[in-house]
Amino acid sequence: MLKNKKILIAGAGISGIGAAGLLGNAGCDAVIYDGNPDLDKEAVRNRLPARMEISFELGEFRPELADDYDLLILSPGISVNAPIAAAFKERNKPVWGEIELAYVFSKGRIAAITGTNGKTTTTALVGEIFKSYYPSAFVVGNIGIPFTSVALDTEPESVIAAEISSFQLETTVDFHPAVSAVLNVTPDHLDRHGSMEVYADTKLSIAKNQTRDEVILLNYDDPITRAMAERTPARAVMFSRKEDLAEGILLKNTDGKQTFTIKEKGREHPVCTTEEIRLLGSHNHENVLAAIGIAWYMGVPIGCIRNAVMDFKAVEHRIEYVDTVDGVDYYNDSKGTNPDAAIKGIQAMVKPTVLLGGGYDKKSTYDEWIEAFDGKVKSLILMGATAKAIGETAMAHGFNNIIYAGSFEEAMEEARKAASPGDAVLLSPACASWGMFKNYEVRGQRFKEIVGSFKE
Ligand code: UMA
Repeated sequence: MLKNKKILIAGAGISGIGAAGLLGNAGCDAVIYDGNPDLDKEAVRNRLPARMEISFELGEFRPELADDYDLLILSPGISVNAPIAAAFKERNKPVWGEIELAYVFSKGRIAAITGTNGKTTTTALVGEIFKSYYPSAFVVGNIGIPFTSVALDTEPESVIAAEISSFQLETTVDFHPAVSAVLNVTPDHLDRHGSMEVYADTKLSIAKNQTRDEVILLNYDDPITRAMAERTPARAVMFSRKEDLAEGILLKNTDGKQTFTIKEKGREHPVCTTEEIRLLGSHNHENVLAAIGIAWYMGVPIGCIRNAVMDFKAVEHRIEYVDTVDGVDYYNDSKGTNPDAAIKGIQAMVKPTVLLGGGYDKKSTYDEWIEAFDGKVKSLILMGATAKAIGETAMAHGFNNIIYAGSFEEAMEEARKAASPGDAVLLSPACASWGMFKNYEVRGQRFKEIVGSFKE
C-alpha cells in the first residue's frame, strides 16, 4: 500500500519500533528519526523483523530532511506542533500517528476508548469481554501494546479494544472506530495541548469519522463529556453512575443493591450488581458502565458481558484483588506511586483497612492522602525512605496507629498481624518503589508472592 513511498518514522520508542516493524513486514522501507543523538541503534534493530533494512537520522531535526520524504509517522510523545511535524505540514506532506498507520493496515472493528482517567482499566476489561466471545480479539494502544505491532494479524472478523490517548488522537486522519468512548475529561497534559478546550476537542476527535449509525459512549456525570453529545457526528449514548436516565448504561438502585443496567428502547437489561464485581471504587463503576456499553454496542451478548465483568480482577497492580486469607482481603495497588493515585486506592476500600505505605522519596506531601483515610484505616504500616515523613504527617493529622517496618517482608508480617477477619490489607504506598525494588511491578509481584505464602 505504501510501497515506493519514502517514509520517515519519528521516535524510536515502542510506537516507532512497532511502526517500523509493520512497514518492514508489509515490504515498505522506512527511516527512523530520533532526537536522542546517542540512541542505541543495535537495540532498535534487534527488535525489528529479521532482514529489515533500517537506517537512522539522529539528533536535532533539520527541516530540509522533510524534502526527502513523502510521509511522516509520528510517535505520540512528539507533539503535532513539534518542528518535525511542522516541516512536513509546510510542505503539504501527510503526518500520521502510529495509530493511523495501524488503522490503514488493519481489518476488523475497533472499539476506541479515551478519557483522562480509567482508560487502561476500561480497555483491559473490554478486551476480556471481547476475548470471551469473539475468536479473534486484540487489545492495543496506549495500554502499552502498539496497534502497529498486531495490525497485520487482524482479520475482517477481528475486534480490537484500543486505548487511545489525546497524544495519539492529534494525528489520526481516517481512523474510524465502530464504537468509541470518552470516559471523562479533567485537566491533564495541558502543557502539550495548551488549553482545556483543545484537550477536550482532541479527546472528542476520537469520533470524528463516525456516523449517526455508530455509537459514542459518553459519561453523563462529567459535564464536559456530557456536553460532547451536541458536538459529535456519532450517536451519543450516555452512561451514568448517578442518574436514572431514560436510556443508557446505568447503575440502578433496587432494594439497596446497585445493578449495572442497559436501558434501550424502553427495555431494561440487568447485567450484575456492584457486589458481584471485583473492581472497587466508584471510579471503577464508571469504567464498568462504559465497558458494558462498549461491549453491548459491539454485539457481545449480555451473558458473556456479565461473566467477563464478574471475572475481571483489575489491571495488575491497580487496586488488584489478590486473595482472601484467614478472612482478610488482600489488595495490591503497587501502582499507587504518588499520593494522588494512593487516594484512589484508599477511597476504593469498603472494609476496615490495614494500609502499607512508604518507599522512595519524591518529596511529595502526604496531607491529602492521610485526610482521605476517612476513618477506614486501622493501622498504617510504613517502610522505606519516606516512612518517617509520612508518620509525622499522619500524627499531625491525629492518626497514631503507626507501625514502622525495616523491610517489605517485615511490613507484610506486621500487616498480617494487624488485620482481623473482615478487614482488608492494602498495599498502596503513595511512593515509588525505588530503593527497595526495581519498579512498582516487582513490588506488586512480591506482595502477591507473600500473600500466597500466607496460605501455605
Ligand atoms: N522523542 C524524540 N523527540 C521528542 C520526544 C521523544 O525524538 O520530542 C523520542 C525519544 O527519544 C524516544 C521516543 O521518541 O526514543 C519515545 O517515543 P514516545 O514518547 O512516543 O514513547 P513510546 O515508547 O512510543 O510510547 C508511546 C506512549 N508514550 C507517550 O505517549 C509519551 C505510551 O504511552 C504508549 O503505551 C505507547 O506509545 C504504545 O502506544 C505511555 C504514556 O505515558 C504509557 N501515555 C500518556 C498517558 O497515558 O498519560 C499519554
